[in-house]
Amino acid sequence: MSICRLSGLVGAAAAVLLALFCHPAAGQAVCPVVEVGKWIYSPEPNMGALLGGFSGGRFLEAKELAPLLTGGEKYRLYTMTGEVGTATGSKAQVLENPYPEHMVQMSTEPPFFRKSGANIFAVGGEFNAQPRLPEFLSTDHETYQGFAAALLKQAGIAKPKVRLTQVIRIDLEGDGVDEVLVAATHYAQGLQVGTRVRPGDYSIVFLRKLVEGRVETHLVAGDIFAKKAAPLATEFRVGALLDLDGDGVLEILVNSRYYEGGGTQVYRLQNQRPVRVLGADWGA
Ligand SMILES: [Ca+2]
Ligand SMILES: [Ca+2]
Repeated sequence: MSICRLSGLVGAAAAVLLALFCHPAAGQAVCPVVEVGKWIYSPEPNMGALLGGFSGGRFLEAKELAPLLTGGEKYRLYTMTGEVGTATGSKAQVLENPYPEHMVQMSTEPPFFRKSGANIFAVGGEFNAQPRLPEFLSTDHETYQGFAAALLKQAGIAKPKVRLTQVIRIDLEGDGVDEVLVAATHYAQGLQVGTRVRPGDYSIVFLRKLVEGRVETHLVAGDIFAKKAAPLATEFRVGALLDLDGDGVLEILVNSRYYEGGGTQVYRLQNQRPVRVLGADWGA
C-alpha cells in the first residue's frame, strides 16, 4: 500500500473520530446556536430561538439538535461587534406559533437584551467563535451601489432604486483576503403593517468574494420583486459573522423580519459559495 493511500486512511480515521465531536477546539460535543437578540418572539426575556448547531461533524437543524441538549450547556454570547458574556442553557423546549419552534432558556439575562437593539447570538462550546471582527464601510459607497444595481438588473428590475443598508468588510476564512457583504433594501411603501410590495421592491444580502483571480457576486439571501406585487415585505440584514463549528471559517448569519415575524438563517462557505445550513423562523 502506498504512503499516500495509507495517509488517506489515517486521515479518514481521524475524520471519523472528529465526526463524533465538535471541532477539537470546541470543548463540548454539541455546539448549539441560540439567538437571544431583540428580534426574537419570546415568552420570557431570557429565552432564545434555537437555530440548530454543530455536532457529530456536521451542522444540524434545530429539530435534530434539540434532542441532543441535556441542559447545562455552556455558551459564549456575541453581538456583531464583540463578545458580551457567557451563559448556561436549558434543554430545548418546543413552543407553538408565533414563537420559534425550539427555544432554550439562558441561565442569566444576556447583557443589552432588548435594550440596545443588538442581536445577540449564544454559541455553545468554549472556542472563540469571533476570531475576526467586521469593519463597517459607508453605505454611500458608489462601487457597492453599482454592484447592487447590477445584481438587481440581472434579476429583472430595469431601473433599481439602490439603497444600501450595510457594507461590511471581513475576512471570512482568515486567508488574508477580505470579503465584502452588502445588504440593500427598497420597499416603496416601507415595511409597516398593511403595506404591499410593489414591482421593483427588493431586500437582499450579497457577498463579493475573490475566487481564482476574479471577484464574484453571490446572493446570500433576499427577496427580489421584479414584476409582481406581493403581500409581504421582508427585510434582510447581516446579523453576525461567527464561526459556529470551530474550524476558523466564519459563518454568515442573516436576519429577516417582516411586520409580524422574522427569522435567522445561517450560511457557510462551501466551494467558495454561501450555502444555507441552519435557521429558524417565528411569527404569525
Ligand atoms: Ca477571505
Ligand atoms: Ca466555521
